[in-house]
Amino acid sequence: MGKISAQLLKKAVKLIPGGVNSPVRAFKAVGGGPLFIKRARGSKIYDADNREYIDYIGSWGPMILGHAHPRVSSALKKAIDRGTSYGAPTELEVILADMTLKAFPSMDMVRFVSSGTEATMSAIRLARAYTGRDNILKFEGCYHGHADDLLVKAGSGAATLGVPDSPGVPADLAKHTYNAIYNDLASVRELFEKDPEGIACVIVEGAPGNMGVVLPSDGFIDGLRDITKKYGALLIMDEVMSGFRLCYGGAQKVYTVDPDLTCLGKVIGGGLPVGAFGGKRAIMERLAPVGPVYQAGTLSGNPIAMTAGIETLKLLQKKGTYDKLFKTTEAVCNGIEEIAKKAGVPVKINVAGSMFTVFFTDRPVHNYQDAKGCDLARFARYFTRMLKNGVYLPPSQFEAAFVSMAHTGADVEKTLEAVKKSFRGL
Ligand code: HOZ
Repeated sequence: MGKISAQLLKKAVKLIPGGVNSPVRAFKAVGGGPLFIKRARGSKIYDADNREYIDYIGSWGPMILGHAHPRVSSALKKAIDRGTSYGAPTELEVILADMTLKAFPSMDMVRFVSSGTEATMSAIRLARAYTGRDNILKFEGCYHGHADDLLVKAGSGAATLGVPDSPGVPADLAKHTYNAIYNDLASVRELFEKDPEGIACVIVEGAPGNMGVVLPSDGFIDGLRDITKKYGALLIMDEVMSGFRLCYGGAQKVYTVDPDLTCLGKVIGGGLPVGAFGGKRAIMERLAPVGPVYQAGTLSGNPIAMTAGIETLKLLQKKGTYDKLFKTTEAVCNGIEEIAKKAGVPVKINVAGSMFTVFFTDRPVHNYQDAKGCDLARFARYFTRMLKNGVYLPPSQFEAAFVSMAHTGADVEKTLEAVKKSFRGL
């Protein structure tokens, strides 16, 4: 940690709990302190001490084009001059809604909110209202934001800090959240058999990224669709991370599943605060003002955020975009695998589109228990050495790294040089 970042942290901890506005940023699982960031451009991020890093956090997913993309920045500058918030509908919302529905044919209607948390929280309220049932089913190690009833056996920062069941969530509420084992349909069936008419919905990450990246095994998502249909529950796909990362159209396009509701965030806002939830018309029309299910937000559909989303999605639709993204991701992951093999360090690398996680284990990682069994101390050493060698990775084994369109062949080479140095005697 540089001198200026250290000074800023000292001030920040007196003013902001832990000095950070989102816990996983605090580097608690890897030691040292967070870098305070001053600027970013393309694939690079610069800390307050003017050190340059190749960035694989990408703001935890949104920066799929790289930082400060000239077309996005120029559209934003123009948008700011037209006013930054109206609290009234705009044409921009209609444009982004149309683009979203075209990208996700499972959705007939969409509503914009300001974060992924709001999207999942609202989708769950809607599912409960639509089915008239109170209980929900999620998976251990999946993370769907920090709404009360989703902070039960949660992944991401909650898993990183060892608070997967957060204090402050009333037991009366937590009892409505069932947890099944990811990639284990039997565990899902068992819960439905115990409560066949009580479960409103199954919520699942498109391709989990919050216990590190984990891929659905063959038939898992189809199985969830079948079980939810059989018991009259809704299937909610949380594609906040996977939405535009696995392809333009998300995990549901890759795994050809037709969920009832979908949650989006991150990329859809192009680096500004946007979330969205949408789905079948009959369900969405239960939302106020058409129906009685209340949901609202002063900054929902904010014109600046909509502008960033529209420009980002336009650029993502250009031919060759995803080929390039996936090739870069493959080059990084294959390179790491080869280096690890030579160094005799067992790793398993899970890749979902342009997201990946290097797990320090010799066993496949299919669920949260597998992820928890990894060598977390070795991960922490790897992280620290990579940072020293100019590569900024997510500071937790239970997170995904993100590749952007701005990462170049030279970035990949530099990254792999850093990996070689980091794996020596790891
Ligand atoms: N929930 C994010 C990771 N999955 C972290 C957000 C942040 O710290 O900015």
